[in-house]
Amino acid sequence: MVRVDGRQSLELINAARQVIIAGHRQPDGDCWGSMAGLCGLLVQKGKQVRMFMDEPLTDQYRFLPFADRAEKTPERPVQADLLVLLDIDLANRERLSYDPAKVTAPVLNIDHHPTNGATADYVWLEPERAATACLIDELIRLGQGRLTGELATCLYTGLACDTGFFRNRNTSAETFELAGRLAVAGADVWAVSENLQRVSQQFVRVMSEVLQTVEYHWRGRVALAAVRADQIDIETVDTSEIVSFLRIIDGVETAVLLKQSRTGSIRVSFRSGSRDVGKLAQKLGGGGHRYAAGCTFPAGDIAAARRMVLAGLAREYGDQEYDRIIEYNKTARDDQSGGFVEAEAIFAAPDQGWARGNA
Ligand SMILES: [Mn+2]
Repeated sequence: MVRVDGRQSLELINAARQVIIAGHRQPDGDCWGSMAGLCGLLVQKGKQVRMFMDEPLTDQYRFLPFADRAEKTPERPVQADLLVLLDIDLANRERLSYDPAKVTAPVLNIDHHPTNGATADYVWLEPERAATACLIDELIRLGQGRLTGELATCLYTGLACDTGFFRNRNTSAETFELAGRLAVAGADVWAVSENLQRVSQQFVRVMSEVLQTVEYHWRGRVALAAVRADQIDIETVDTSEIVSFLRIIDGVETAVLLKQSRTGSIRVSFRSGSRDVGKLAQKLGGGGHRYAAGCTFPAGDIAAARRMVLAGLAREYGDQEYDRIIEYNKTARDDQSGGFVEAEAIFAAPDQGWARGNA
């Protein structure tokens, strides 16, 4: 692994003739925006460029220039001079947007997630930046590329999405400076707002299902909800807006959404206004940002996953409820429904990183 900066990343890209661009599964606006923006830049440079995304382009992102060039990882193995992986850690194998077994290429990982373990061949990591799209903008500037309206729309999508449309804590003067430059360059600001804020009828059904499961802990400072794919079709719905909504309930500091897929695996999303949920998610095998993070449990009991999450939160919010959770775990042990062993192993030992009161 070699740490690189923007200039070195640009050199790696310039030296490559065939470039593959990839990102993460359940792609959000920053993933799509960064992928499409880089794709546009490389087309401008005359590169042979392919984008691998093993998930369909949803209606929401159809407006995005270059996004329709994305394709599934081909069955036949592919070679390239460089694979640029955006907005995710290469170590997070099951979340990659492509099949790494099918691609032979050195990997340049460009990311802004502080939990990125830096395992790719080349890593350009800037945890202070609001979005991966900010780094694509830097590539354009360093290489004196043309910031066309189409490119600006892509990057604005990433920036707007990862800052919660300029409301999240990562919104700064730098964010507005870039947003302003993108608007001047011709970003279709209205198209981005209009497409990204629209929700499907399916989303509304999922939302109403999730809202019925909301439970509060620690006197309403934590809100938790859970939903299963066998209850309602959640697979095609982007639930990041739902967990963000839970977080703005009066009194709630931290919101958690557990989502069990058809295959049984459980995706857990955390949002917080004040607590380092990135560290918690990392302990549970995931990662993310300080105030927005997630992890995935392998197939199992969603109730057990819920207990593990609560046991983790108890480290932050106090033992009173933790004792109750341990009680649940004892019950679970009798039921043999699992969860308690992992929870105890992970959280029972005192821990410096995730100690109470370090928010
Ligand atoms: Mn991002």
